[in-house]
Amino acid sequence: MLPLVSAPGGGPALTFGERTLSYEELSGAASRLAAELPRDGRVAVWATPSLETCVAVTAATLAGVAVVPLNPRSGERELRHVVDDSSPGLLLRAPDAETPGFLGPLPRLEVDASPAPGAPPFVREVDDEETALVVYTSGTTGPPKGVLLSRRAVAANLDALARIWEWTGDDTLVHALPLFHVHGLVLGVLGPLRLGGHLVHLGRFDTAELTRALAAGATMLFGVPTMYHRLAEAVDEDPELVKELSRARLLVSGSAALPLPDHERLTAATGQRVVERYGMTETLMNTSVRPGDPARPGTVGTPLDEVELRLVDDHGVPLRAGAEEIGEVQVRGPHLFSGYLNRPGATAEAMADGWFRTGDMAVRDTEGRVRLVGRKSTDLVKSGGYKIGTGEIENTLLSHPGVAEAAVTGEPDPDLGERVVAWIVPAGPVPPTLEELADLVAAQLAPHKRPRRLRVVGALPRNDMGKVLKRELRA
Ligand code: MCA
Ligand code: AMP
Repeated sequence: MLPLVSAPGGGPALTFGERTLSYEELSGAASRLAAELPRDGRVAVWATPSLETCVAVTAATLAGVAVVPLNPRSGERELRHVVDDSSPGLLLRAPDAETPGFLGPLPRLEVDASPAPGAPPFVREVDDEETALVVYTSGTTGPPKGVLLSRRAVAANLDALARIWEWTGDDTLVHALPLFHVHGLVLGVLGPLRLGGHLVHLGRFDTAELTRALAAGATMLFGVPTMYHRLAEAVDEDPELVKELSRARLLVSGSAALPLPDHERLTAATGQRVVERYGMTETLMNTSVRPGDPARPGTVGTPLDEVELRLVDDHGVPLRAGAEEIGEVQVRGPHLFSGYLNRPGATAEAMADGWFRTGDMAVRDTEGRVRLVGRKSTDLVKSGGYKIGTGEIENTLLSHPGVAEAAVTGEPDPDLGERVVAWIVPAGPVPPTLEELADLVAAQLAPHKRPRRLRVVGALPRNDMGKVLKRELRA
């Protein structure tokens, strides 16, 4: 399975803006840094979209040290939680990055991404079961949980994707995904590096920059549905974008469902069919549409090699294959996480006889294609491809003196898929404004978790146990 990162010759490995590192240069810079990393414990990486983040992650991979990627936009409450929970020994960051003072005594190390000519390659034997990454993901209640991803899981999953997508070192991948989640970091950085390919990162999503990268030779695009929606909105007015999208080898969407109208507009304009794949932080990728498969919009394809997938009914009884009944998706295989950090109870709860319970509801057709139809919980919102637990936002809203009661739901949004809606019962005669509450959530948690709508009500509908009836609110 190892090494996780291949280093063939001197071809380009990473491009961010004007800066490119070849494989030789990446190997030098990462080896120099790997030699400085502690042998034990974890390192946090201030995961800005930059060469430094990729050098830091590559160095930790070489040294066999687990990486905790931090969202540089996280607010104080969220960052403190992640750092307290994962207790990294070191924070790696770009020289120009500003890290907040409240991170206190955590030692910082600046990452030097400049080439290191003559640096001896760093080599260390590391067991496949060692943790490569600890990625924080929101759950329905409480603060985010650290998902332990082994080197084995990452390598197995990337190799399975490479087979399905015929993804090789000849590909140049372009994307603008954040580097603190599985999509951008595992698929989007470790993917091309494992295969010896080239990653061109745009820094932020922009159709003109994307057009330029495709014109310069990028062959594959990864994005969340919000990005494809923005492309679908742009194609009518932008013949250059259409030309370049048409020439790309593979357009892949994931993290949330790509709506049918966006699929159709993109296919009509470019002749391309966007390939959807379905994954989760805890499972990495489970299924993908096979490129060239007949169009079955709405499905996320069939399981990847070595991924076992079943649907179960409300009692946990597996549904017959091809039953066309809705059940919860459960998966098993080498791609699964090793558990939640410091949370054996939550890990045990997430599993059923060795199967991981995704919480996603789906049907499967007679040929095994999976169609996702919803989620078990009303306490999760997918907005812009980010999974957002409503519980942590409700707790933050309740910390505002003007809020007596709070509930958070998701509602459809043409751009974001879903948007976060805050329902509050005010504590006094003048309720707080949306802006105030959005600023509070952005500053404490993260900007993408901020409410986009505020609904002030006299009371929240509750059941006999006092639990808020979110389905009634959404209706
Ligand atoms: C606005 N902003 C604020 C506030 N209001 N900041 C602080 N306080 C406020 N009150 C700022 C934002 O920070 C941002 O700044 C700008 O306004 C616009 O933000 P927003 O509207 O939230 O979003 P956007 O910039 O339009 O982003 C859309 C996006 C983004 C680019 C699609 O949602 C995105 O990158 N999504 C990717 C999510 C992802 O990778 N998910 C993978 C996890 P500024 O303009 O400066 O930026 S799922 C996964 O990994 C699984 C395994 C899977 O299947 O893939
Ligand atoms: P996360 O925990 O942030 O990794 O998000 C995982 C969740 O994203 C899954 O449980 C699904 O609900 C959703 N998801 C990922 N890919 C897709 C897709 N292609 N279509 C629909 N939902 C998806």
